[in-house]
Amino acid sequence: IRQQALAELQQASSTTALAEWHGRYLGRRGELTQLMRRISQVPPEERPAYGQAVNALKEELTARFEQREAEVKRSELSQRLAAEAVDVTLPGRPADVAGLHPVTQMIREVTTIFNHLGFQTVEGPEVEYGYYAFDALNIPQDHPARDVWDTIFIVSDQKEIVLRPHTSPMQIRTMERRQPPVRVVVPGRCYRFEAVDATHEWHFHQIEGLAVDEHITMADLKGTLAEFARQLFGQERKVRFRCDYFPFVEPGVDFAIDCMFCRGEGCRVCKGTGWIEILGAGMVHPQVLRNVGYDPERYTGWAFGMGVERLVMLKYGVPDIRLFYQGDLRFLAQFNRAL
Ligand code: FA5
Repeated sequence: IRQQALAELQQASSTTALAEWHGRYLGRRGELTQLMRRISQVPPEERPAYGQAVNALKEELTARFEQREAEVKRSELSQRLAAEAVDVTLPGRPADVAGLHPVTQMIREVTTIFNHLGFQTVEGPEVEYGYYAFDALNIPQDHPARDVWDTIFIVSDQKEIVLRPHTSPMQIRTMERRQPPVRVVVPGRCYRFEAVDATHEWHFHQIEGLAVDEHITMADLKGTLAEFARQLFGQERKVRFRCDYFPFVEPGVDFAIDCMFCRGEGCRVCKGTGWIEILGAGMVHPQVLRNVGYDPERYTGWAFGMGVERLVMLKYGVPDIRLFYQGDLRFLAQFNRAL
């Protein structure tokens, strides 16, 4: 028994195996208990020696068991430590970090440039009265120019309510509330009943600019826009002003920058003209000043309105405006700045 017990003990290498071994030899129904019980079958004169031998064996097995148990526990512990070890030198898994939409980033970039030039950022309603969207901007009810802004109407009776087709209504709202000097930029969403294509969305963003004071001239408009274009698109940018027509400015201009993608004749961005139009602008029409109670003899001003998506498309070479509003993270994540 002794030899077999010791051999088996040596082989038991887990706590469960050890517990089984303990039950088999030292437990209440184990081999040693059986041996003890058999003492009655031993001739009386041999009983003391028999009892001592069994007891000695029991003590020996108990001692060896405890020794082995300690060994097994130690090795089980070191195995577990090795298996569960944390390698602190491994690089961490990058967390998914949300980013700002490219249009939001561009709005912040543009308004920051104008803030540094002394313009305050203000915002206005997307659901607007026809009066602010058109009438006060010198576009009366039956004026054909009203059709130029393909407007989405919400209420179209006497008190017309529309989704604003441009940010220009905020020129009126701002001037109604303040006296000159006025210098504001107005970023915001606009809506038009428009056939969607690569350069037209039915909803998009504009940034309006407005400066009104005594002695404001066209030269201030040119200087401000040239400075803006160079800060956004690079110091080497050339700029161009051409005549254009908007009912709420006189004279009206369109403002273009030289094409930075230009491949001459076949250039797809500027269509070979060498110029890219980025906004409409002009001197605020005297009638518009009168509509808000300003004296056009005393005050002059200028305004501009630019499309934000178009600016992002130009700056980063985005080929299709529809990409902005499809929620495709493969597109949007390219604009995530490293934090
Ligand atoms: C206007 O909306 C005038 N309110 C701009 C203005 C303001 C002129 C102040 C003078 C003084 P226009 O319709 O051209 O103008 O739009 C201005 C810009 O908005 C365009 O150059 C273009 O960049 C952007 N835009 C217009 N329609 C869309 C559209 N459907 N999708 C995306 N961008 C558009």
